[in-house]
Amino acid sequence: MGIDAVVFAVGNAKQAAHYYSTAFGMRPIAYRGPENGSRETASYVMASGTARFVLTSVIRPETEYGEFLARHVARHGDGVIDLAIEVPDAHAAYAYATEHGAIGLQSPRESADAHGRVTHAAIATYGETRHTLVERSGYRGPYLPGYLATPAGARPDPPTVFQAIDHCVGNVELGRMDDWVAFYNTALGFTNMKEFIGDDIATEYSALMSKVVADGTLKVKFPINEPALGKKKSQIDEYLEFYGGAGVQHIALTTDDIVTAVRTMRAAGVEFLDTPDSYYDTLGHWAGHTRVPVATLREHRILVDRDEDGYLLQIFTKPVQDRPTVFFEMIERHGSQGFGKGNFKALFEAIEREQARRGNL
Ligand code: TYF
Ligand code: FE
Repeated sequence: MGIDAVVFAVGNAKQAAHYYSTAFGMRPIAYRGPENGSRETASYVMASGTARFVLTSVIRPETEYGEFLARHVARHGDGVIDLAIEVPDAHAAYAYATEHGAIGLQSPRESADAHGRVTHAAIATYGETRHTLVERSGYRGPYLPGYLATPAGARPDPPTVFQAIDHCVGNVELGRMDDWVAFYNTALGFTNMKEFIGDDIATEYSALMSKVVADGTLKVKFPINEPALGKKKSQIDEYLEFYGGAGVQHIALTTDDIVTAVRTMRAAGVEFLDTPDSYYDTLGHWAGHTRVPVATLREHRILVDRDEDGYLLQIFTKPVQDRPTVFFEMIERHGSQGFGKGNFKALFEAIEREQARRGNL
């Protein structure tokens, strides 16, 4: 049915919540911590349009979950532990997935409070990442049973800069991309989208290969990257080294006004990848017929691509923590369901400049 939430394990959820509010325009909607029944963890639920992020920190590792969180942050730094997917029937989804090769991490369990009940189960995916399968059954609470709604704060809500989650990308080890594509095909019934990065593009400039799997309605889109042996050290190898294995690389956020989004986010301190002027100098005439003038795209370093169905505008942040791991993409779609194939060269060159600055190329 869609991405239910992206759950991050972070070193300091209280400060991360401030960042996603100030810099990404998200509203705090729910909380669970020592004040309401969770002695060992604190979780802040942030929302923007239909998108939900959950930021979780360990307060004291007393149980298996607390120790998992502490160890996850120690090993991987801040990162995504769960791409939770909303499903109409958690029992059926879990049974189907585990009968088709998924490793079960949590068999279906019900939780309830005054707002209703939710059934959830979980399966493993690449690295230490999981997919919780969430059946909401009309649940009316702010997030899940056990969470308390966050009262409107003293600070006014920041302006909204995005409306939804567009896609969530995973980096996997060399040679494992096709295994994970097969996993999503077999265990979750996902199909392959036509956009991919093959070894032709990989050897020329990207040093990565990529395929995209999606559910039938395209509400859940998961590109999977693996490193390729290119001329230089792959950006995927850099990720795998610093993350300590496979994991979520970037989350793409749908915006209906990418110029305002970028302006607002930059003003709040978010850093974006740079694009050289030559990119704008050599754009085709077609680029002059999008919603945003090329001069404005140039001013903000926004990328543009088109295909037979329409066009898209996109831009990528630099990594949002000290490790060169997780980053975000802002994307404004007008018809195109692609991922910016025409921008891969410019994008990967920009990523490589950053890799070189870090001494990892
Ligand atoms: O999600 C995508 O496919 C695009 C392009 O390491 C991309 O955002 C692909 C691989 C990568 C960074 C961006
Ligand atoms: Fe992307």
